[in-house]
Amino acid sequence: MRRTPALSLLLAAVATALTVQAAPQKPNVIMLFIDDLGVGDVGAFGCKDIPTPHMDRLAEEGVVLTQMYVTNPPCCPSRYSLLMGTYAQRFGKYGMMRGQPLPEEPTFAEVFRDHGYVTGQVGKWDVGHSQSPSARGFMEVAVAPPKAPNGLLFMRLNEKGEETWLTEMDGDRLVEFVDRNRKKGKPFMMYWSPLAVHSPHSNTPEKYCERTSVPKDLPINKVHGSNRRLLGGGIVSLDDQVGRLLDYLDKHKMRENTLIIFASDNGPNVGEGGSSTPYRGGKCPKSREQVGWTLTPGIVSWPGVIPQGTRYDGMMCTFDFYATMLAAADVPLPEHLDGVDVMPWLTGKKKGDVRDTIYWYNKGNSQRNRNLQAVRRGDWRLYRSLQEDPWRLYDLSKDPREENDVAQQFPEVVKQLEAKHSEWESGLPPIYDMENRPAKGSMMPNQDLSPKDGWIITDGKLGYTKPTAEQEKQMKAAKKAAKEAKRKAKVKAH
Ligand SMILES: [Ca+2]
Repeated sequence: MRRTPALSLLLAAVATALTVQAAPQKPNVIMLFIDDLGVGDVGAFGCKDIPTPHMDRLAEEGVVLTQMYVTNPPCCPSRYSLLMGTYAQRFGKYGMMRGQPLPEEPTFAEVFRDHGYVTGQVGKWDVGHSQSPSARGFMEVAVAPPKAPNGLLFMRLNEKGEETWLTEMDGDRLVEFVDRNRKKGKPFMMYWSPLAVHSPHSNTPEKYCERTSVPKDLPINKVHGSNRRLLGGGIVSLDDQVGRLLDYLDKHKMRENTLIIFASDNGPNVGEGGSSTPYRGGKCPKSREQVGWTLTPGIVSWPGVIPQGTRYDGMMCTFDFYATMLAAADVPLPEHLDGVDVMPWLTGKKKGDVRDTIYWYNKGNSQRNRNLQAVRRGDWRLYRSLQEDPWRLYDLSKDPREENDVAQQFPEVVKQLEAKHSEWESGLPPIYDMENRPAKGSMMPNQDLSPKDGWIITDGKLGYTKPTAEQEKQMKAAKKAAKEAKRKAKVKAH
């Protein structure tokens, strides 16, 4: 058949349409970054008394990461490191240092934004209010709802002014974002960083606590006003939100095109009964020296790409997720990263550790045990709090609870690991000058603003960098009201 020009044009148009249709759709990426969740508090990691069926289901449909480390505990530096894909010390951040701005190098959200993704964030930001999530690549940012009059952290007012458990609202926002962007047909990246399961759990609704099998008569920790049963309820409410997300994705057949990463910013709050079993340690004083402050539960699920029901025992860090997420989306990686794409290890193509040595260096903190120098290599863990302290050495394969210091028996190992730490440290810049930081830090920069629709939607570049005078006024008034409510609640309690 001789083609007429019109037929040729038609065929070309059909071919173009077919090419467009055949182009593989970029995967969606959802990062679930939990606050203070310990490895001993998730069923897939061995927890027995707090049911986490949905996290466990995610684990069954993916890979469990048993040696996944946070290199910069606690909350603020951990998030900084995750967002930048590096050791935070690379930018002079050696500890909490709230308010230190993120550097000029791009966050993962900025890279996703620049490659056609819709980026969203829900929950705790905690990287300092001189830069809001809307100014660092997140195009849709959920406004943290205002606190309820009782001033308790997890009780918030919803759009109708009703008291609501914050974790449920964070779950609403998560599903809302996915739903909105599924309908738009654009690939999306969601960074879900709920306040859960940070303390205080003093008022966790009983409907959640009763689903745990933690004894009811457990004493209440005086500092936190809480115990494992109340914390357990908080974890159950978190797990419910994971379930809502998975149900939504399953219903819309989105799982094979959605990479889900689950991790925590640091180890458990042992004061509330959080656990890092079989290890020891967490975020409280006297617990920060043990490995449990820095080891968190990790799960990655991407059916069709990652073999299901597997576990990966190699060492890796949460800052590796930056490169992993962008590589999954086939997006070029920026140059400043320490982290690498871990997918070849998670799919079994590569064996062994992603990184054979991991380092910690927290310094300049007023609390002694918030300072930490440590090295993990093979089964060894070497640490000390301050420069003048003796090194302690533990073999985690034989002594996961770090009860038998073997530094005296293995001086050569101490020497070798100390030299490695010293070499790593010598490449780091000095500690950031906090005196001259641009603005004081704020954990949830948007929480005192109250747009009715619940989202700040920008292009991810135009978020405010400095609150306006009116916003400052609103924030001050809200803070004053919260303080007053707290004072009244205290008076009432007496
Ligand atoms: Ca935390």
